[in-house]
Amino acid sequence: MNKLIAACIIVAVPSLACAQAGTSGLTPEHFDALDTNQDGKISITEYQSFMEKSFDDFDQNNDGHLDKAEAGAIMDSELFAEVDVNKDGRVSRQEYIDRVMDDFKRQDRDGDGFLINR
Ligand SMILES: [Ca+2]
Ligand SMILES: [Ca+2]
Ligand SMILES: [Ca+2]
Repeated sequence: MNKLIAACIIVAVPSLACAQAGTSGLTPEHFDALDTNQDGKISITEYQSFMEKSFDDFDQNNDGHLDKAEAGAIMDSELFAEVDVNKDGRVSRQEYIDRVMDDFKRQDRDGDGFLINR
């Protein structure tokens, strides 16, 4: 299930797979998975640790990079090229985290470091 959640997040909804998502781009189900301390908010720390874990899930050969096959579940080639900032044909952990943290900041419209969705 982590893969679906990460997929929804990394493609920075709206997308078809995430059509149910609310204004923050997360379904209540996704929200619960991210809100690990259950305080009704997703902190930047909760988000980042979730995304670090999801990177490990996708990085099947554990080389610290996502190649196109590994990233295939969450990125089309256009998005892959966008996330692969240094254009080495792989998405490093840093590139991945940079991208998803950008997404977080975009969604955190008031800039308080939390997403609140309920
Ligand atoms: Ca929380
Ligand atoms: Ca890999
Ligand atoms: Ca790269």
